[in-house]
Amino acid sequence: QQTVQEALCQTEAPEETDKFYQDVIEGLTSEFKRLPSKYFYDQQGDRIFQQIMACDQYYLTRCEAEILKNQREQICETIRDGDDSFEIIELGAGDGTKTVHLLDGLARRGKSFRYLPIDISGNILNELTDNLLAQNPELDIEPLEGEYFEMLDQAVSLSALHKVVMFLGSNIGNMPPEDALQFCTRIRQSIMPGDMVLIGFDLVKDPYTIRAAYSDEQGITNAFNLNLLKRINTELGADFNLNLFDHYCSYDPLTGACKSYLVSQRKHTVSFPSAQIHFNEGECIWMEISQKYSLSQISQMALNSGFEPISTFTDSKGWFADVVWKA
Ligand code: AVJ
Repeated sequence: QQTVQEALCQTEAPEETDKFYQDVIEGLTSEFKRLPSKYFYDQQGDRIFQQIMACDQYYLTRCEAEILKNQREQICETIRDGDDSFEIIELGAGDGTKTVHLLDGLARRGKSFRYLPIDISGNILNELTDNLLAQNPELDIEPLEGEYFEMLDQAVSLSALHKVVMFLGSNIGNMPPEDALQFCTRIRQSIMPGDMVLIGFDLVKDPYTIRAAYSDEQGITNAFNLNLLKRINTELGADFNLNLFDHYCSYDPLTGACKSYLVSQRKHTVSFPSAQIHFNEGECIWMEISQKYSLSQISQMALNSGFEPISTFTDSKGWFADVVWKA
């Protein structure tokens, strides 16, 4: 039997539901239907994304793990050259599989730091905190649940210590390049000269390899995309029929844009409490962008957003890059 208190804790705040509803309706009523990919990550979405990371075609996770593991010493050396204590703020920390090597490396060098993971998913933050504390009970960790910049500004206001802001896993790829540039500029404005960032970029490569990473044969990516429609049904009272949509992915080698869509299999209408959305046969909802970059585009972005590029770490295949920039 659930207490009222418990029931209340489980319901999202009304403003959050409202924002979700507004974003969804705005996206589905625009000329080209789209949904914001940040809403993928409910509890089920977190789980499916973990399956994506474990699947053969999704090379990104393994490439970045190789970098963070094999080049850990150099990376630790680069991100904090001084001995003073500092703070690591991680945007979109997820389950922390990416970060654990680095935190380990820093701890073993006797560096004193506090770790502030930021994520939109409170569920995955709990998992992360439990995992990290189980491995290292001494870790000074302060999880922050919410939108990146609200939480970044909060994290920055908490202390005057030097910051290292990490944004790993090609999360930056979920923004079109102009937005990514703005995003980096925003980070630069939030931190102080001398602070550092460590950002993970997926690199341009054979287009087949890229497309395969986003259209696995087991249908995990398909399920990942459909799960957002399911979430919209349960949380916003819509009646999407998941059988009427199928996932499609395109990659444009000229722009580096890898895009995911859900394609309506026939003409039909989806109802919301306050709206009707009509779909034609073959009409697409644009679900996500996973932008790929060249190394020169990445250095250009550093300069354009007010950073000094310091080091670039790539995996043995040259498929992924973790870069360090200085503010
Ligand atoms: C978590 C944004 C890095 O775009 O590669 C994986 C999400 N979407 N497969 C990516 C994702 C489909 C992923 N990021």
